[in-house]
Amino acid sequence: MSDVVTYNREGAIGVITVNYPPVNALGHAVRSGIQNAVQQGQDDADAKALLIMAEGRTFMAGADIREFGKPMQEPGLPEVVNFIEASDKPVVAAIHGTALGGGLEVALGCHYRVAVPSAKVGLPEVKLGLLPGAGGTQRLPRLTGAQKALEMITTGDFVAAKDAQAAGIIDEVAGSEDVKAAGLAFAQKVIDEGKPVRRVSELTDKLEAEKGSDVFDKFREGLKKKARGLLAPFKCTDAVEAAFTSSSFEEGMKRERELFGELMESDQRAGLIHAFFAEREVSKVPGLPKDTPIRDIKKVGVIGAGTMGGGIAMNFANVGIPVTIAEVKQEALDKGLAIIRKNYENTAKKGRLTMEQVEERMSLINGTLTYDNFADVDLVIEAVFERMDIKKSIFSQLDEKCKPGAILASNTSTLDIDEIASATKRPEDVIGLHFFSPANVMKLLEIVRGEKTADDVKATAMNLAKRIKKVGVLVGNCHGFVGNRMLHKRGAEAMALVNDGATPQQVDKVLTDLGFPMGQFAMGDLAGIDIGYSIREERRKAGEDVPPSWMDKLAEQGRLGQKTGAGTYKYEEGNRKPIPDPETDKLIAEFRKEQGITPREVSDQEILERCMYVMINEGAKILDEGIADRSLDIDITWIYGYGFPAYRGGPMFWADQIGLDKILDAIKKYQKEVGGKQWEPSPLLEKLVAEGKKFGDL
Ligand code: T1G
Repeated sequence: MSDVVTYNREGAIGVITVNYPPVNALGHAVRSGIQNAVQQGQDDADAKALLIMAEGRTFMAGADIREFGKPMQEPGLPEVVNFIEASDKPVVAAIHGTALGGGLEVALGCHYRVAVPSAKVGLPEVKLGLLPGAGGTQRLPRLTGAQKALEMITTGDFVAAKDAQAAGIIDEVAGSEDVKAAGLAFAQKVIDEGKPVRRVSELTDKLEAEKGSDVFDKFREGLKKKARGLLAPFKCTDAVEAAFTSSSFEEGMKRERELFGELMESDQRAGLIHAFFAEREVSKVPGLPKDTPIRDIKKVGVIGAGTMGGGIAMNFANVGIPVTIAEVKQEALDKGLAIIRKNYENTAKKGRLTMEQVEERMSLINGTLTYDNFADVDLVIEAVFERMDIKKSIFSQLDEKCKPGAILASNTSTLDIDEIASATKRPEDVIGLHFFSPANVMKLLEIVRGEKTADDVKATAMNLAKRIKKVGVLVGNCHGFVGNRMLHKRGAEAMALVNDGATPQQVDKVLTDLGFPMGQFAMGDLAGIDIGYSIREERRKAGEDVPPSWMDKLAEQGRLGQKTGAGTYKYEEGNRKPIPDPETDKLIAEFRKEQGITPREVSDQEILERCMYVMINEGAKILDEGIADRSLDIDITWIYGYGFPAYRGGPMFWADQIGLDKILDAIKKYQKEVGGKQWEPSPLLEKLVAEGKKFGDL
């Protein structure tokens, strides 16, 4: 008997226990251990029923994702699940934590399922670019019917025990959190009441009820918008449909296997699994020991009640941390607090918050017109204008007002953290906490270490990211850090492509076709064209060679984007949909004439390469300079900060898949055709190509 799965009998119940931390993933040892233990239960004459459960934090949380891409060792999970189901003794699953993916499929192979109240179940394979490949697409609809099965399998959402019971997935929700007691009691009841072996694969009433219905075509229609560009949700739908159209369970399983195989081979599966592990790896910062002490953050101050400051404050109130917002004028403070309340009330209207939760959170957010109230806060986050002089003046005041050991952070999106820190006598307590707008929604927190930032301050920031449900990425200090430094390159290239002859909407479509939620110019209209304009002006003031741009003209004409009803695009009252604007075309044509540019046809491929490869080249330079420790840090920054499609794994993973040699060739082509420092090939990229290596090999 493997030590990850044990069998012992308690009374007339053969108890099979899985113990394979951290999440009891169904790796080979667990699969064969379960199968051997079930066999042992069959052979144990005194066992009248079997119970499958797990130790530790959760019931099995799925197949072992680390095994994907490697040759699968028998027994495969479908065989193990079928073996459980074939038992002629009743088998009960006792669920705690999160029974997910293959874990739920094991439970569906059992004849009965009991769960503790806090348990959740789900089939999140779709989030990894896969589908439930151990019978989930065939067994779940036999319990829940088509619609619920389709919703669960194409979203991967977790379902609470009570709701799972209502849907027919769970037979009973226990009265306590003691999963073993719940399992033994249920199994004993099965024995006492002589409950039969009830194989889910043999259930047909839910299938009969929906034979020939158009639920699948209707569902596919809905997917077209929600799952744009994704493969797995559509294959999941095909697999569930096979449960209703196949002549037998075995035939349906065969179809599931075929579809699973197709997804396993897809680039999207590779990208999503890379993103899954990368999101967890980013919190393991090279050179920052796991046991680095962290400071206790009990009270937070935020400076600025604008869009960013308000959103930042909400993150802390959301997790019960009191936060005080400072403004210079009462009117601005009142406006900011009112917007926060409105945001919460809108969430409550969508049923995602109760009104008492709104009040509770609002009670944690206070306002002030003086930094005197920051005397006892543990962290202050400055979120005011992107002006170095203003930031430095604030930081020197905070240095006076805040207690020793308080962390002083700036939400700056591009400016020099070391220069900000130089305004204080405590540079070791200064760090960048760059939130992404809307700050209470976007998951990325770009954490910028200064030259003197103390290790415990870095570790505290990384821990705080987790506490406020963000994905924290620790990066180095340079203009634009990681995300915006790459974004600025893409933005400059996009503007130049329009100079050359492309339209803004053509550029944006290439980016949305790649999988971004918004194109470059639509995003600029959302953020405000004045932001890019002031950054370009600041860089011109600092003596950088920033060429004039047609977007400067938009800003100078007050066409700032959504907030003024027109920018690159125009917007109808109350509608955020970007509409191509002939005024902009005219302005671009005039600009080209002024610059002596004769517009030409620009291909989509050129747009894709110039927008994306310039970013990858910059990413390589960022790696080379140590601004990012690993290429996965850049991938996660772009997935969670800018909506880079997770199914492509992030810009650097995507580059590896395209082939760095192809990318370097294109960069050299544009170095000749377009010129500029941004097209000087990164030495690291050249080295990797010469050595036949990938970013992922670093
Ligand atoms: N395989 C391998 N490792 C896993 C894992 C898995 N399925 N799930 C988690 N881990 C590791 C994770 O990398 C981390 O490692 C540690 O466990 C804690 O995870 C045939 C094919 C269960 C809700 O998609 O959703 O079944 O960083 O930090 O926030 O149909 O992990 O500590 O070294 O996320 O408390 C389907 C994925 C697989 C579930 C816990 N199952 N996991 O969240 O901890 S495909 C999933 C999760 C499948 C079958 C198909 C979450 C969690 P380390 P964590 P958490």
